[in-house]
Amino acid sequence: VGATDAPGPHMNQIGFRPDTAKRAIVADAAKTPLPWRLLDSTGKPVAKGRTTVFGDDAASGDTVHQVDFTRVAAPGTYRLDVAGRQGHPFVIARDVYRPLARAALNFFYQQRAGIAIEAAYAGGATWARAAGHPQEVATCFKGVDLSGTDWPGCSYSLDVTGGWYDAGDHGKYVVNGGIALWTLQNLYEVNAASPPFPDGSAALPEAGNRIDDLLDETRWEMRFLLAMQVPDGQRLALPVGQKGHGALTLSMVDASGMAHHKVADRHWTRIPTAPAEDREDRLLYPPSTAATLNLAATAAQCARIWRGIDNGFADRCLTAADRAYRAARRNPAVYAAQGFTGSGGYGDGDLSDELYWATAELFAATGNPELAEALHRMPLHAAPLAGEPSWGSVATLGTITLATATGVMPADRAAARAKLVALADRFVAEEAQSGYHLPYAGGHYPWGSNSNLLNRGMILSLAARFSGQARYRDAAVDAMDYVLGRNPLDQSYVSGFGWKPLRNPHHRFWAHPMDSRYPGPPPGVLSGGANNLVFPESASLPLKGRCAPQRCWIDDIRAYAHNEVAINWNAPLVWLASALAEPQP
Ligand code: 9MR
Repeated sequence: VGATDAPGPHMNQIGFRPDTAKRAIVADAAKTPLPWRLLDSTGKPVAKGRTTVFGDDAASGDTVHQVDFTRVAAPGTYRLDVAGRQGHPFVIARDVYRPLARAALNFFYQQRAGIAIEAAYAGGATWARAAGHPQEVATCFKGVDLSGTDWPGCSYSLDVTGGWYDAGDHGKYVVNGGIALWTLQNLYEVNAASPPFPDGSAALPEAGNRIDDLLDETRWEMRFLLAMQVPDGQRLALPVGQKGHGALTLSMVDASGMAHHKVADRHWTRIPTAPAEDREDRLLYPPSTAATLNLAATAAQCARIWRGIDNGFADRCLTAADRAYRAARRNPAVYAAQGFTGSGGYGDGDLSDELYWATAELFAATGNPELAEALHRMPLHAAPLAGEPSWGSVATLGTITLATATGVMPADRAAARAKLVALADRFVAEEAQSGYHLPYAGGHYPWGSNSNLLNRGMILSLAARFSGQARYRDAAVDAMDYVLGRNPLDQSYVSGFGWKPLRNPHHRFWAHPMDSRYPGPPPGVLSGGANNLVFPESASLPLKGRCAPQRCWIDDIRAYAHNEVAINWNAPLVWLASALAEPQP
């Protein structure tokens, strides 16, 4: 391959703000620095320099050079030339992140269950569709599951219409709904003084209703989570204390106030299946302690942010949060049963972080000194943070709330901020180990790895606010740059953004590659991204054992472990794009 055929510099394909870091990466085996030039739109060089040689980078499989042109701040259109290789034109502009934030938020509207998706809000008739599951009154799974467990069902049904579909499937899961909802509610809470989506700013049927648009969207999911709560006076047969894979032994417990783990199809549906075409039974699956704590945490957060906006809703959330919390304390070890087909598991064998998170959220909502005491007694309180949050690892969410919510005692707030800054320091230190200069070193790229990068970006962006130090903010930009193209595949993992955007996500309605009567993805949808751990279907299988971690990805609709979309992945995209639109410092 001659130098001119080799791939051009990899960079954030939507461009750069004038005031934040600007980096690009070139794969080149040269052992000495290469010359680079930045050309303006007339082809005139406006800056030049030499690359920094990094060398072999195991995560990408590349031998890399790093380019830093942060000092160029004038808005305009540019091209980067590295030793004769020219990249694509890109912009430096103040407003690169606002359109991304807006499109990424619109994903949640398009994932709504229970309501018709209208052309006027969905970006055109292409993405309009009939309401999915418009009257979803569901009852409990009854009968023998795949593990041999015989579930007796329940004597009630719940109207669980609404909420967001989780991902490319039509399941609605309380556990994963929890972190996704928390992330968007947190985006509102930490920016309450200057909200990123004031009323009328988003494409939503509720825009113009005098309620903040981000809150309109979060309320859609919050109401659904509230509806998943077990009515009072219900005793259910549940697998107390059992995580096993075989048949579970059930015992009768007072399940009042717990949350059902999920509502989902009895069997997996095919692609394509528009939500309105789903003919499967919709079933409530057994309550779990994890779901119950997710409900407690998000409902407590809801009570805080709606206070003074809609006090009735705030009260309803607080009552539900309190009921859920007491139910989880009564039933602390009901793990999500895994013996079902038709939907994902979201099973978690360690609930200490969920309990910590819910306790922190409820304490921040109420100031109750008993909750403060309970929090201070938990080992997680004194421990350093384990890492970026994910659906099964949520202690960091509680810490962020302690660090940012009003009404937390100054000592707790300071300790929480110190923990988050220490975590951010770890991420910044990883940049020196990463060829692509990412706050994410090493070769661990799990299912949904793009959300790991973005959640690190969220932590870094909070550390920038707490400390006033721009290096954290620039490391957050690095995380975003990876997702938008600064990676060995030169891939923007977001549909509609960049010169090589995501095109074929795993989705039952955006199923164009399977059936041309269905649309492709609307703009603003994030792929799960590189996954070097599991290759469960035939499209990604050829990569197994043959890809460097960051290259274990394929833009194929069948590749559900590599190329699905999900609410817990798009949520940190909204959060970080909104934060970078108004970076602090
Ligand atoms: O994001 C989830 C990932 O962490 C798990 O490893 C994986 C397998 O259990 O499931 C992922 O979640 C999927 C869920 O189970 C069903 N809806 C789509 C989700 C994203 O692929």
